Amino acid sequence: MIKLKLQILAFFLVLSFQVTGQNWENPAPEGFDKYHDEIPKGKIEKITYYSSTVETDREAVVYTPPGYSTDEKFPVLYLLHGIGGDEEEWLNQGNPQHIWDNLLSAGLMQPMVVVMPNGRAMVDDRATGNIFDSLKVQAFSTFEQDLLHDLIPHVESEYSVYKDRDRRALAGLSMGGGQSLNFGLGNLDYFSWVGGFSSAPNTYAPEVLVKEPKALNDRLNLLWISCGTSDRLFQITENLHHYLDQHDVSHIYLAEPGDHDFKVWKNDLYQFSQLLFK
Ligand code: FER
Repeated sequence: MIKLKLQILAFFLVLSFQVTGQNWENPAPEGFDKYHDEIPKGKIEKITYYSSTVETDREAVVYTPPGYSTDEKFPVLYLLHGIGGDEEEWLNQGNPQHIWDNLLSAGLMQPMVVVMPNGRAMVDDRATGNIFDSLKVQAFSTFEQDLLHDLIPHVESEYSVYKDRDRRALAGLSMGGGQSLNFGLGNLDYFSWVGGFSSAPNTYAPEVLVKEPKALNDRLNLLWISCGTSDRLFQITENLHHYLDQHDVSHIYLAEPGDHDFKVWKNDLYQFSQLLFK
């Protein structure tokens, strides 16, 4: 553990001067997304819940942190995938469990339960065929009802978690980023920590997202938006950032080197996870 901390410190020192000027103050250290044998590990499991929205059983992936026990309650992050993915996308491409295990062992993150749902709320929710088909895209919008009325109640009945907005977060990548901004800012009774990573064209227009700037400032603990500057969707995040600035809505904006890929999203997850529930 000490070795890991020293590695993290060393890489921070080496990288920090290289990235100044790119508004990237806290780069993820080498190995941040790798398995480290010597540290405690969280657990990944697949759950099934009944969705009254879709009228079928649906699946989600859940991470419980090392030391998870029903003697304690934990905050919850709901973490959403992109248009080409499903409930396993983060797991298969992002090594999120290693990122969280490493952050937790370095004392850089609050212990939390993370739920990775399938955000395509329809009977055939696989990312097959034409993933841009309008019915499939519509299902990303329908997921708002599934999340609020089916998945969250299920998670809260099955896990030892807090049930209040102060300890419930919503974030995602691309389509999942758009969902997080749309559903998160639209449901301040449910969420107070919201993150959009490289948010897609499903993101509502800034004036729809920001109907009441004061309510957002009063009620949100964190609004995070980020995107790789080489991403063709970059403008969506940059426009929102300018709109938020113009309306004095507090937020964190990270314009980082990179494209529409997991290198960027793993960095986002590394940074965003450290800010939650603090
Ligand atoms: C689009 C371009 C990209 C779009 C969605 C995406 C619905 C989503 C990308 C992703 O989730 O990675 O025009 O329209």
